[in-house]
Amino acid sequence: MLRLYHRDKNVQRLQCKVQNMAEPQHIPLEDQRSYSIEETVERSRNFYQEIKRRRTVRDFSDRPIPREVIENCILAAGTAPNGANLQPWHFSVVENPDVKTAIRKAAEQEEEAFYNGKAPQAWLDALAPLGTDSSKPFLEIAPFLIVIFSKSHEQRDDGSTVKNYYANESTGIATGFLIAALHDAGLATLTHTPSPMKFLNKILHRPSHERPFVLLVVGYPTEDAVVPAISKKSLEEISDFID
Ligand code: IYR
Repeated sequence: MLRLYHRDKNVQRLQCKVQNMAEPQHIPLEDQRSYSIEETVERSRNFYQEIKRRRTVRDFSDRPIPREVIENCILAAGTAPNGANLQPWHFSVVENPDVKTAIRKAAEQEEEAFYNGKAPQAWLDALAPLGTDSSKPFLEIAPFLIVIFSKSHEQRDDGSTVKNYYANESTGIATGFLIAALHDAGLATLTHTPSPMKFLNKILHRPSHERPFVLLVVGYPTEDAVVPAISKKSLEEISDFID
């Protein structure tokens, strides 16, 4: 078995050389932790209890957050699994008040068009329980806006391009990691998607092949913040087990 493994590896190495491809390099998996059955069950229960406390918030305070918190959470997001490890994302972090004002202005312009004619009635009906409208003051109040861009390809300095794989799926997973990391640090988030979001490329000086994926508003909620009275689907509604 071992001999066969080595022979396969040798064939693979040869193939890589012939085709001028990078040879895979492997190191032992050392950081993975596993727990007793009881602890595993307990940890899964605890994580669910913790993450279900996260709510999308729209009432943000201007209470400051150390920049290092945002940096650590972005580093956590950057560990997400992704297509061919090409890491097809970019995080633009906005603290500057003038840039926030520019983003609010452009976003509210899109939202006014959305709520006053562009959105089909069915979409407006679906949004009704959330009580949202075109006014987005949180874009100026919250201490940080993080705009996450998804990159369909890399643009090299010499003008050539390298394709990324599963860019949107990868960026979605990284965004999930980011939201979970920010929640774990005690911060509230809002996934905001004024549509279309192309204005963000211009304001944030990002190249046109980077697609604004989501605008994440990050901060502490106000003391009197409220959230919509909505519930999540049950386990039976969202899953089935084939045993
Ligand atoms: N972008 C609008 C509308 C909106 C759309 C969806 I889908 C939401 O889950 C919430 C809002 C807004 O932010 O108001």
